[in-house]
Amino acid sequence: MNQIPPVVLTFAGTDPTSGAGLQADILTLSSIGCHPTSVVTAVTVQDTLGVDNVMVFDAEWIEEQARAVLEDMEVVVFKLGMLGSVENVAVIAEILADYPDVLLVMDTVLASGRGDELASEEMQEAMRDLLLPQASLITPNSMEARRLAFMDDSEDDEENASLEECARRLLALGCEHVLITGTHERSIDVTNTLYGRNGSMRSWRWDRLPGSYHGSGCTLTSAIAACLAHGLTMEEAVAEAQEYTWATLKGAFRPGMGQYIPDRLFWARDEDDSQNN
Ligand code: PXL
Repeated sequence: MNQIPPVVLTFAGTDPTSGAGLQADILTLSSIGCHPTSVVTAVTVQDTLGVDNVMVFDAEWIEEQARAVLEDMEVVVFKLGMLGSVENVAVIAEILADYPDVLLVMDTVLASGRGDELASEEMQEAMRDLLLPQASLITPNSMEARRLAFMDDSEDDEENASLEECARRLLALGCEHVLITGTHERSIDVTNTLYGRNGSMRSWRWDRLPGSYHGSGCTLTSAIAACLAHGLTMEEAVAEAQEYTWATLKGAFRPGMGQYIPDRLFWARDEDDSQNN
């Protein structure tokens, strides 16, 4: 029999452009040699310019999809993206609690990169209270980190907080590691920092690329999930996944009228194919 690739289960909303969401996860996970399984939480209608509509699936459908996979296959890593509703968050929290040995990597999706809201305030609270304590890693961008860490405090506190303070608060809520990405900061370079509950901290600095990308966060988080599924340590997985994501952004293409789409299969292209980027 052929060898079985590591199985990753992603809970995500669909994106018809394949820039972000479920399709981005599937492309990334397959590109890094995992078998992607999936639970569809919602269907979005969007193009590379913005989100037009969202249909969220009922929690029973989430549960049935997840149990079908989990009772059939050995999943090694869970990845969470857009979850759709408080009811979905609650049912996903229950499912994950039944599999404490499966690593959980959570993209704290609150809005799309262009600012379309993808999680209500009530959902943000449910994510913080029910999912964050189960996570091996959460991957907020700096805005999401401030939001989640200072949800119960004043906007002033939220805006003035250092990212280190945000990380400290998020770790205190129960996750093992926090990777805060720096794309939204007004710095020349992009610095991403991984904080661990044991006090560890490591930063990576990247040249800021010029484009506006659709699905970079989904790509990074899925790439980390894939690297963990292959047995890398958290720090190795985060380092490796950033290298991969940077290459996908470097090779990004613009198939529509809006944002660039990361090329998750950059390594499979002929050099001659990349002329029209
Ligand atoms: O990048 C976050 C994200 C996740 N899931 C879906 C999305 C987006 C951003 O647009 O559309 C379905």
